[in-house]
Amino acid sequence: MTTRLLDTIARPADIKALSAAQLSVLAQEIRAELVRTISTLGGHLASSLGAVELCLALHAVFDAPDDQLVWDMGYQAFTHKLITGRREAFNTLKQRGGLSGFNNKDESPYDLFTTGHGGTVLSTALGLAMARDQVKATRHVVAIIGDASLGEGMALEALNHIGHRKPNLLVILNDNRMSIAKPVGGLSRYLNRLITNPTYNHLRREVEHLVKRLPHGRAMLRVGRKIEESLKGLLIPGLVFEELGFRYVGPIDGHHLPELLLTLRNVKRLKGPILLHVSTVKGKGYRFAEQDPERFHKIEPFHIATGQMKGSAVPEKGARAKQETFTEAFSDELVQLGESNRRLVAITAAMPEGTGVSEFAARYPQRYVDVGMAEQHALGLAAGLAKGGARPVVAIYSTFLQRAYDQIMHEMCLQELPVILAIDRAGLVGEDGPTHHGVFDISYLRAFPHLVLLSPKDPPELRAMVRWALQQDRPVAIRYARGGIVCGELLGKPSKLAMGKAETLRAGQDLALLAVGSMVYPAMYVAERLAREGIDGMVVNARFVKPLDETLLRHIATQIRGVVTLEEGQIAGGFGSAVSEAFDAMEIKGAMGIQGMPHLRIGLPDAFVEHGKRQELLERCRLDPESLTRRIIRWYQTVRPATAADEPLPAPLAPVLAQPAE
Ligand SMILES: Cc1ncc(C[n+]2csc(CCOP(=O)(O)OP(=O)(O)O)c2C)c(N)n1
Repeated sequence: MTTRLLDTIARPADIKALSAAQLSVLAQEIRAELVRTISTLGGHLASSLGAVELCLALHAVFDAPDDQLVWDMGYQAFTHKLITGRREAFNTLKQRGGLSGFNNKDESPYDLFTTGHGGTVLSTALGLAMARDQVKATRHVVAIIGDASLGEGMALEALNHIGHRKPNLLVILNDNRMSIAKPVGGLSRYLNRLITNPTYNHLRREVEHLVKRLPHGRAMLRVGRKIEESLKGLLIPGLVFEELGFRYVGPIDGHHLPELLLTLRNVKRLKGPILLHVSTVKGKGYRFAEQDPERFHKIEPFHIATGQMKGSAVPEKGARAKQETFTEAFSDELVQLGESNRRLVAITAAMPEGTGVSEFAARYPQRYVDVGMAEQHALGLAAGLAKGGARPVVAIYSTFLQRAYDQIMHEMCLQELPVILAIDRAGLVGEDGPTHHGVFDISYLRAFPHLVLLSPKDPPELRAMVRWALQQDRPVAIRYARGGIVCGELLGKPSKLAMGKAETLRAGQDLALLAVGSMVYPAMYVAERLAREGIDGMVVNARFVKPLDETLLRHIATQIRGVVTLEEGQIAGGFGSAVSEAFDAMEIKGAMGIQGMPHLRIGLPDAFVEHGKRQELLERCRLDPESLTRRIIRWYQTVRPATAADEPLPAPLAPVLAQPAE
């Protein structure tokens, strides 16, 4: 068997001696490795395929980790992982205990930050450059960002500031003219024009060269530049970046290694902020990914020969029907509501497929908005639409909603506007790990006045909640988990919803299990198991995190011996905290507050949870039905007042790391 060049690369220094031709061979080997691994494990593929040569050229020209190469997010930089000592662990990608699917500071000294949210890299790179300058070091700082991420608010803020500070900083714009889906916006249109119309750039270089050789050529050039200044708006590519204070170089072909290497060596010598515009093809080198980069942005395991997903065959006769996911229920309900409610507008921030609004977009294109990677703007836009009489629904992942924290307060809640937040992927999301788990939303949302916060126990209840939310004249947020219910059979049609009213699913005397969203079915399961131990457990589907069902809480406080709150979110400030606060504030028999009410808060610990399959992580955090049963029985046997502090936390959830390269 011939040895692959790739197998000889233990660290970036090993590629420095390679010729462009050898690097080209290495690039093909890497592509094969990426396709092979992702076809087995599933995950992000198309973006990394498009950035192979760029990663290689950067490592060939710069000296990481002394030079600091910082990648936005990191799922597009798998080549970087493969040549920075993580090749042998690559088949553990996104598996529990294995490599992360993004940049991870604990995984390798070549990853400076742990990242998964877009548009952050320009700010952190500017910070690195300023820190370098403070100690008068000479290393290079290089930030690599995608064309869609450049439109993030944070990235634009950083561009503005970099142009002002003017540090030595190289920004590589990896432009594949794709977000996950088609990119949107003026910036994207502008970049596209730069790529499709590069003639002027070459022309300028040639003219400069010629003029310099004429008598008085340099003086003529100076005059020429002045004229050029006045013509800039008409002629100069990259004008927007130049005016912001960058020197714009490009666009160059991101798959042509000699051109990449030469340009990087040249710009390495330049001072000040440089923006190098690199044109790449998303999915490059794997036919099916090139043809359908959106599907291959992140894909389930697939057959290499056909590009078809594994396990997508027609289900066998008699097989259990696939359960509807929360996203599917939301998507379908939104389409139905859109038919009868002509004021309904669906908004996404660059994630139409993931958040389930593509079908709505296809049916009602006039009432669908993709704002691009711009979560803050999505909320502001929704507020304006609501003020103007429309009924906006912002479909967004919990983790990315964090970007719009202030807008929820300032644009939505303070104005008391009827914006609906449909918050998908709330809870543990699985393989994408700590950057993507949607576990903070209950804690931060319940702090906002005027906001109603709900969570459905199953997809049918989500449908009812979306319908209900549309009838309210105030801000409403609905959070729901990835996938469908994690245990048990669907309970049937949900009972009618009423503001702040919980749903009692099982009566009981000894113990109340107060569960939110994805924890309701597991709570039902636990109650069955408790019954076998002679413990009579009441099960409540909270439905509302805010406002809470105070009548029911009062009943529990006066009639039942102990309460267990269950949520798939941080314990700190979460639903359990809300219940505790309600007990504290409740007046019972003339006295304020409930003294000594045994209360076990179950949720997620004060730690970032690693990546792995959702089911594995639920087990790891002891939120699976079996662990819940054991914990609750053990706690009940002690029958004493308990708080979150009494509840031993699982061992720290640090990922098991691959060995960093020397
Ligand atoms: C703040 C934030 N919003 C949304 C996402 C989801 N997301 C991940 S990749 C991506 C598209 C990025 O496109 P681009 O920057 O052009 O990089 P490419 O994948 O094309 O290389 C989106 C919307 C995210 N990771 N972070």
